[in-house]
Amino acid sequence: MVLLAWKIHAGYQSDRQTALEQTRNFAQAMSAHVLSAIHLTDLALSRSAEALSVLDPDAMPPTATVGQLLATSGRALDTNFLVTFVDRNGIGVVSSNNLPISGVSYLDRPYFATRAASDNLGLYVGAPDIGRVSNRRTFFLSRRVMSNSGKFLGVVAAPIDASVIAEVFRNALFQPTLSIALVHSDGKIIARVPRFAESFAVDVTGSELFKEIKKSPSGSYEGVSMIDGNRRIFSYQTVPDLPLTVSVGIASTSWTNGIRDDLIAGAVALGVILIVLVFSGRYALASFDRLLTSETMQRGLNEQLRATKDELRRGEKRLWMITDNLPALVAYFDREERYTFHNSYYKTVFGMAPGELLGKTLREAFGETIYAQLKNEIAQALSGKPVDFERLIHHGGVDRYFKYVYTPDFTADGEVAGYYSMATDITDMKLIQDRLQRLARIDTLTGLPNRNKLYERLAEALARAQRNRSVLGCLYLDIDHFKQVNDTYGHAGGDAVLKQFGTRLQACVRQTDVVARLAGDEFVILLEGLAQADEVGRVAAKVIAAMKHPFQIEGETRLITTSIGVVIADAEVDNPDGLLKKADAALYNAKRSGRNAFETHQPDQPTA
Ligand code: GH3
Ligand code: MG
Repeated sequence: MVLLAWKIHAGYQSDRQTALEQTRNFAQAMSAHVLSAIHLTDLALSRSAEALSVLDPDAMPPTATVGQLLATSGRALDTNFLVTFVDRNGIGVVSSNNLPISGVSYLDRPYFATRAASDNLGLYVGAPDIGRVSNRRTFFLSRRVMSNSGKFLGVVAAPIDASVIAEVFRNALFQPTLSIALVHSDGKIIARVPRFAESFAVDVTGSELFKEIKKSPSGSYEGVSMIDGNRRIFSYQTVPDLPLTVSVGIASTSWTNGIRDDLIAGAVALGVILIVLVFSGRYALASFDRLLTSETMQRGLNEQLRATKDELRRGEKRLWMITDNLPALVAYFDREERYTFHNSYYKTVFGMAPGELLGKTLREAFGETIYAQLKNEIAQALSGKPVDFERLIHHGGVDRYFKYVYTPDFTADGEVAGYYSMATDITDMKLIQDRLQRLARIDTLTGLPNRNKLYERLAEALARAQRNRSVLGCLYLDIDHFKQVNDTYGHAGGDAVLKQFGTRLQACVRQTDVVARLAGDEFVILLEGLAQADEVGRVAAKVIAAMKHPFQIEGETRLITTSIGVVIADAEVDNPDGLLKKADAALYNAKRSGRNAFETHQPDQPTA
């Protein structure tokens, strides 16, 4: 826009300059023409005045003589030229073209009055007026006529036809917006083209032209024409020594046409730029909008993410709080059996700092022995089966019973990713249980009478045997290599064997016989009311034979054997403890002789 404005301004300035120069040159040329035209007429006037100076100032000038004189002096001029002589009283004498002016009074005419009133011998140039006789648009030139003796004779006057000057002006109009005017210093237009007829004698005293003339005899200005109201650039030139000014105007429209083209081109360019701007602006706004929207969305998502993360952190913290305050060992193991999480209860129980176990395996953290005690259950959990079990753990010089719960952790694909481990210290509970067990009469695992009940029954049986003089046999049994069963199948496997073992023992004896579990893998059978002592050995053999079928342990089969110590009670001397000691001694022999057999206590055999 600045460039365009600059370009238009420069164009305007240059066009204006051209217009100024054109009008100025033109005004000068026209002024020169007017000057020469007036000079020509004035020449004839001067000659006429000169010729008339021979007249007698005291006599009435003879019309014929004056006519003769005027015709001679005006001869050089064209046919339009006409000169009139008015005598010193203002009465027309003669005119060179024989107009009937003789006797007509011209006293009031300025061209006469001014020249009669003063002794000014110079040229008078009159204001525009309609000729009284000719009826033409004219202005008069006049000179004072003096006699040779220096007396005032009258005035010679010559009208100049304004239309002739206008015609010259009109022929000079090289373009239609041009205006040329000849203005009299008293304010009236003598000749102006175009609109010669309407503008003739119009008073333009109040015009800008007159303000300018007051400042300088020639110059230029921009203004509005009083005749046609058009805005123009004017140049004026005062005709030297005459009360006349030539003014040439050129309408702004003509020299602004060039600018108009520039304006149109500029406006089109600007329009194109504006359209491009609007579209690119709209595109930019739309992009900005999209950016803003996506940014807002992003911010919203970020907030959501942060909120979710916060919630997650809070949840995690809550979990930590819960697990840390739980009176249990809580841990998570990955597929490689490494700790990936453990709670602070590990510190309470084992003195392990929070996080100390992370990345370690159970074997690395607690040693081979404890790992061996748990590895079966670990394998089960990692195969996807939840397990719960109890185990006596010896660590750091302390024995503790733990109740374990292993819960497998599955991935979305159903694969085992690891397992959760929760171990509750049930040592106190176990102690109470043991105490209760001891107080109770029934063994909770096998449902058989326990040690207490056995002692009761044994005491009663001994008393009965003594009373009835009957045979009382006692079998003391211990499962062979039971530790291996525990090691292979775990404690639960061992328990299963103990239960089946008890059941098989019961099947080998009469209902009235007592089968009791003494402790661990030790069992006792009391055989009452036997007819013969050798029946006891037969029952022992039957028991050993009953173990020929393999046991079912966790879906597998395994042969279990037992060793038996056999004793026949001597009711006179035996008490429960003594009798069981003898049986134990026999058992010892059975074990020593290779197991899976029974040995009978010999009366001379020493007891432990
Ligand atoms: P041996 O042939 O010399 O008898 O060898 P063994 O391996 O059987 O040795 P022993 O009789 O000394 O071991 C008995 C084991 O029984 C020791 C103990 O860990 C285990 N035990 C004791 N009570 C229980 C129980 O209630 N359940 C299970 N599963 N095992 C028990
Ligand atoms: Mg044993």
